[in-house]
Amino acid sequence: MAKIAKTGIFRALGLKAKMKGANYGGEWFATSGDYITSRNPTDGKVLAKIEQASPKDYDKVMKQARKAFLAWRELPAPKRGEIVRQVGEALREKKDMLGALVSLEMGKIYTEGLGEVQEMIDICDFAVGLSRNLSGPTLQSERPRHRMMEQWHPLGVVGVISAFNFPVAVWAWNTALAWVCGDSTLWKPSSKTPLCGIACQNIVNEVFKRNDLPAGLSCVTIGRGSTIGEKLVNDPHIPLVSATGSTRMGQRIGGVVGARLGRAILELGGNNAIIISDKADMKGALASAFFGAVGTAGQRCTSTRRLIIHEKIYATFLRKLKANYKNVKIGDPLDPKTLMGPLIDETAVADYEAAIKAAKEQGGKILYGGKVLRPFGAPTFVLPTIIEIENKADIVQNETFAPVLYVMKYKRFDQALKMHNDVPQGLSSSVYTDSVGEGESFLSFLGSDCGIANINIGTSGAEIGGAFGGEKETGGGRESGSDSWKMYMRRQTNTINWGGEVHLAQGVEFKA
Ligand code: UN1
Repeated sequence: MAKIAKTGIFRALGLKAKMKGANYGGEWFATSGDYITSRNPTDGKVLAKIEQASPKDYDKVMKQARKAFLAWRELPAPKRGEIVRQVGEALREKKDMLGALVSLEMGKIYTEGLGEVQEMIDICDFAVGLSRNLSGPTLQSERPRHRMMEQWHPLGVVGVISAFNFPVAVWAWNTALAWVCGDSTLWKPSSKTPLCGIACQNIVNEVFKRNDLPAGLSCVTIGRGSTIGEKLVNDPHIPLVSATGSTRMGQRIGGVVGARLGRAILELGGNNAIIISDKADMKGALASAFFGAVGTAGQRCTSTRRLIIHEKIYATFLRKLKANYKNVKIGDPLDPKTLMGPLIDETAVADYEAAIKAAKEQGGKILYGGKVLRPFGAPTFVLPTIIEIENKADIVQNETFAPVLYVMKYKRFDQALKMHNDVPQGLSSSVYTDSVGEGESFLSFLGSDCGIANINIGTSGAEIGGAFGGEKETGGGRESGSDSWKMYMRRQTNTINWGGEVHLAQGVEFKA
């Protein structure tokens, strides 16, 4: 398979070397005079420069988003679903090129870039079905000849703040649901991956235009967190902010949105572990740990950060894992032979180096890796790293967004569980075991305290059909499948008297 070239990607997705960062359908515009540079993390070269949205540009976009909401909510939900079906079709057509853009701008390998676009397509399919079933229950009233029920109504303009590591899928998780729920959306993509933002908007703009839909249904404002991000989270016209990023960022957003009594879906840091029991299928555990820790160069929220291994199999397991690590081909993510691409930027590399230094100072022993590489001159490539260290070490308690895997051993399963939960984050988790007792206890109230808990599959690569998110410092939000759509609508409880006579609840008598 030949490597896909930048020029082809740019042409297919309507990208240019210089662009503007605000859009609500139609032409892109921006008046800030201040540019964000999108760089290829593989060679450090400039991909494009994008003029950021100014606060005034943001206001212009928001006005359209609010207007669009009022028109869009009039459309029956299944008709909204039909539009989302067309968005899914458009994504299918552009899958190759959008997947390649994700690799080019973010640095994940092409198969993972394609997988990310597949998540977008999948959530569109999910949302289409949902559009005929945004249902509430009918409830039993205590009053004679009365009926109670719950309805779900469109909410308003949904703000989406996404991170660089899933630069397109997380937007789609939010927008596909928001749109069938009758909401318009305003997106601030990560300023590290603005081209992905522009490309997605170009794709939906075509669909919306062909269907004569109101401008403002899908909006984008590209800018830094300190300017456009702050404006968005403070905006009282946004009843729901869905944000993915670091725990620190989430604390800020949660605080601001909470203070104005808005809703926030927060999907923040993880510290995901796999417990590998002596009763595990070693081959499966190995494959899952390897993908979880090295896949996406360790830059998934769900990446495996810790292995808690039974002492009986500890040495053998790590010997086999190291053999896999030695075979990792590191390089250009668009080269089909590459297994691990670069980190997103030099700051990420500095974080990687700082984590390794701290681990050593805190008693850690490097079993593999620990080095920065420069295969193309760009200082963004690192060796995937395995460090033997105690769970309670400070550095292990923190999420480092890089391929650094901490390994530790256990004797008894209850000790493994304790270690597992003994971190501030709670996103994803897994146990490898063929013991029903161990597996079930891991999923029980005594077991994993994470939002996602798996048996005999890894921590990353969740399917869109399930609710995605986690507890503790991960922020508590749920996106994507199951009943996450409820966050994008407002609930209304209705009581209807069809008998004519007035009855007070709770037996209250009130007659003159
Ligand atoms: C993220 O890293 O923010 O479960 C999302 C996974 C992907 C999504 C990750 N489906 O790894």
